[in-house]
Amino acid sequence: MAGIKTFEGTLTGAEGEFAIVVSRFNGFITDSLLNGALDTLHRHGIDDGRISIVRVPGAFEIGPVVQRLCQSGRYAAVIALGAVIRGATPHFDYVAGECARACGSAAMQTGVPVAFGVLTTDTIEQALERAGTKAGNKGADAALTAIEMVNLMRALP
Ligand code: INI
Repeated sequence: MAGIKTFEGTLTGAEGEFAIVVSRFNGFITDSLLNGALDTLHRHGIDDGRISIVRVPGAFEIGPVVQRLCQSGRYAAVIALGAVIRGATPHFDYVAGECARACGSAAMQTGVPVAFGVLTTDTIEQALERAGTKAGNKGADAALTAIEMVNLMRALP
């Protein structure tokens, strides 16, 4: 392995501002995702002065706002948080699919890391499990990913 260069983002010391885009639909779940994301950012040394929160109606609206924030050049990373639950909607696939596609597209177009903390589950129970109960908190995971990606992008040639 001698001579091989390996690049990996650290989880400390991320510079710059972080934006969180969070949808109000299924707010009892997205509030927990937001709390998890904020807790992780704080515990990694990112204070409130470097965090912006943007609230949107539903997951379908997350993508255009993420794109706008990425294009602004102001943010080191954007964290998308939402909850799309299949049982609650016949257009699950459209809402979830478009949200994921648009977030990925914004990251690809701008080079700004976008962390995808949008739950897509079959049931409310599965969403609750991923919002701070037995399967962790995907908002916290997304914040950690954002920190790592900021540092990785900075480290890459
Ligand atoms: N938005 C969500 O974030 N989650 C859902 O589960 C959901 N359901 O069930 O329909 C949902 N719909 C609203 C959608 O995101 C848009 O806000 C709406 O279609 C207006 O554009």
